Amino acid sequence: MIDLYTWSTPNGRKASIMLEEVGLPYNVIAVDIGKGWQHDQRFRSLSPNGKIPVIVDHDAEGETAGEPRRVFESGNLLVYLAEKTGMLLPESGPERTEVLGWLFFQMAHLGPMVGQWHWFKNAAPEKSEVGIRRYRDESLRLLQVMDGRLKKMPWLGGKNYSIADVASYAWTKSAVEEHREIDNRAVASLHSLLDWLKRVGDRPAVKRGMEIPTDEQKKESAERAPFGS
Ligand SMILES: N[C@@H](CCC(=O)N[C@@H](CS)C(=O)NCC(=O)O)C(=O)O
Repeated sequence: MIDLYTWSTPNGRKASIMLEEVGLPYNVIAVDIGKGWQHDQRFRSLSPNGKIPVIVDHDAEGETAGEPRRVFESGNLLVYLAEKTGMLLPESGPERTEVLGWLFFQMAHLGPMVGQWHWFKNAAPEKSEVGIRRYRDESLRLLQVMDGRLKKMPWLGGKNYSIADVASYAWTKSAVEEHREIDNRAVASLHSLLDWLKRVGDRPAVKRGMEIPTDEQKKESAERAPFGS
């Protein structure tokens, strides 16, 4: 069994979408980052940087088989689950290189830039027009880069749906919705990206993964209070 420590955010949803895609059974522990549970020392022993998502695999294979294996950083977690199941990441060859390229693009650019935009827009203690504009423009530029790729290939990694698409879906959805609120014209011309967003969003595993953690799972985790108590 796999324990998934997560919350209702785009990084958390990468992990739940992936677990739904590969069909491994998992148990959800909702870590309320609004209440600061991510800073609890018990959680920090699993996630050194105090961030969700993290998984603990109680059925890990290889040298340390039998010992629980913690896997932190969502990109690492996607590669781990892909290699464990042989799904959504080619074992070798050019498409593997492309998948990993787009996975790193999501980890290094799309997630951090849209995340900074959210922070400057919604959480900064002082309003900074320059901060808002910088990350808004950069996030739009990244969506345009993805649109360019998806004009040539059906999926980010190439011919097949992969962990690059899993990693990018929730962040792209959120960025597109927020750009639309400001100026619909900015994203309306990104036809290939919007088509990809619909194709990924229509997948049953993605629909299920986007609902995790459910209200029930949040309530149960709060009652069991694994952290912050
Ligand atoms: N690079 C990390 C980023 C994870 C991350 O930023 N998680 C956020 C939620 S989306 C979090 O745990 N925030 C809590 C905090 O910053 O205190 C990954 O991809 O796993």
